[in-house]
Amino acid sequence: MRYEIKGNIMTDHRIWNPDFETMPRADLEQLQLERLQSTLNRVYRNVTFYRNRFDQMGIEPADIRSREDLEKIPFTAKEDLRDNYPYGMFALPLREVVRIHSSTGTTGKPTVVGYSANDLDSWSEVVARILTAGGVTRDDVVQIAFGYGLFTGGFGLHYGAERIGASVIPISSGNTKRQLMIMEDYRTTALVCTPSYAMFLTEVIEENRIDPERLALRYGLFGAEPWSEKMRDEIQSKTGIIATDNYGLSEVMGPGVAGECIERAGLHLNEDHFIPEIIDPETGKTLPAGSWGELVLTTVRREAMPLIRYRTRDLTRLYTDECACGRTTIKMEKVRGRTDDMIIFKGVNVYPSQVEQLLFEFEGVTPHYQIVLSRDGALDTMEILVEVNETMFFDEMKKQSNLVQQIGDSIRATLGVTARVKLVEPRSLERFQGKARRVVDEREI
Ligand code: DLL
Repeated sequence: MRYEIKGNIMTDHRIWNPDFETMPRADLEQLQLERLQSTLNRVYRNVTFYRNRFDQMGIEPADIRSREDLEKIPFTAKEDLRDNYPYGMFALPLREVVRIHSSTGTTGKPTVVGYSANDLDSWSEVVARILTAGGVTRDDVVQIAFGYGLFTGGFGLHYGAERIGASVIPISSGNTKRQLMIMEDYRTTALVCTPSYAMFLTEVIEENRIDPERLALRYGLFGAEPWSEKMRDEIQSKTGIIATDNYGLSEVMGPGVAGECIERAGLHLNEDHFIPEIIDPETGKTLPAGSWGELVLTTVRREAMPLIRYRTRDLTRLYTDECACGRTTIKMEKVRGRTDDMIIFKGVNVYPSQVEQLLFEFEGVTPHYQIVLSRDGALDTMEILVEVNETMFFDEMKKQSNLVQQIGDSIRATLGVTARVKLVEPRSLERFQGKARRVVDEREI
């Protein structure tokens, strides 16, 4: 085990549950299969939706004897959850359900997620693993700036942190001034929130000339939305913390599906709870190991609401490597975006994350931007508002027009679309306390 001390940050690798996190792969795969079979039996018996699906396909749970057989089962999509609103996907009677959460539901009815007492126990366990991987121990003071409520972020991370025995501050999201006061006074050592909110807090710390050395902050565990390496660099270099990424989604459980260790090289996926697959989002075909595609997850431990082959819409890649931390679980690359985030602009497919990556290559550009799509007559237009730093903003016009030109050229050359680029004042774009909204689509379809 590596043991190194950088400033006041310990960077040794700690593992919450070595029995499962460092299990030899053959044993892990056998365990997954056993758990999968019992999950399939349970949903076949208790969930009409799955029983009908299996019957239509002529499949019985006993037919699924290997990981490959899993591919015979149809996918479950968000629409299936909506069609069975609110409790149709539950595999347990409501009497056994002790918690209900719900996804944000930007369009139509939200999706409902139920947890049994054992599910809450599993949830705390997987989140405890991720917090531990990100550096958190019982000696930490953890400030949870995710919303508490139907959103799974606040409660999910809260119980995981309590399981570790850390001192939890359930501050919830918003009220930045108070967040900073508490961070300073209570000597917060770990911050848990969205990366965009962490960016914003970093900015406010800088503006208020709070010396990061005066804060006790050492770790940041950020998730719930995509973020770039550039954002990580910015947060880490300005605050001196170790910032790790963690991933989850409410339908499947909430946070706790996967998370980076302090190596910050891919997210370890809790494979004894979730079986991941990567498919081609267009054809639904399983892709060869290591390919980029859409992540599909099957839960193998959940009791109240198991999901079989759930299409997450998230774009990533799965791979195994020998991580310095010693975990043997499969890794997931940082999520690039969602298939439904894709902008179709004049027939060209563009992901906001591609634009983001491109912008960050330019000096003077901050990690704040917005893509505005509108329609001028029959013509679609794309405007990219790019926030620049003070130096660039007060620089000569010539430097600014050069930057506009260079960004425009690079977008055309890399993405194949023409966009109008507009530089905007530092701190003029909206900041987010939860998940950031980068695309404004004013086109009427
Ligand atoms: O965002 C659960 C969560 C809370 C995860 C706190 C991590 C921390 P939902 O609101 O249902 O649940 O949104 C799930 O958010 O399908 C992804 O598109 C996106 N997402 C979540 N984590 C990441 C991440 C929570 N680390 C949806 N990177 C998912 C990129 C993420 N996208």
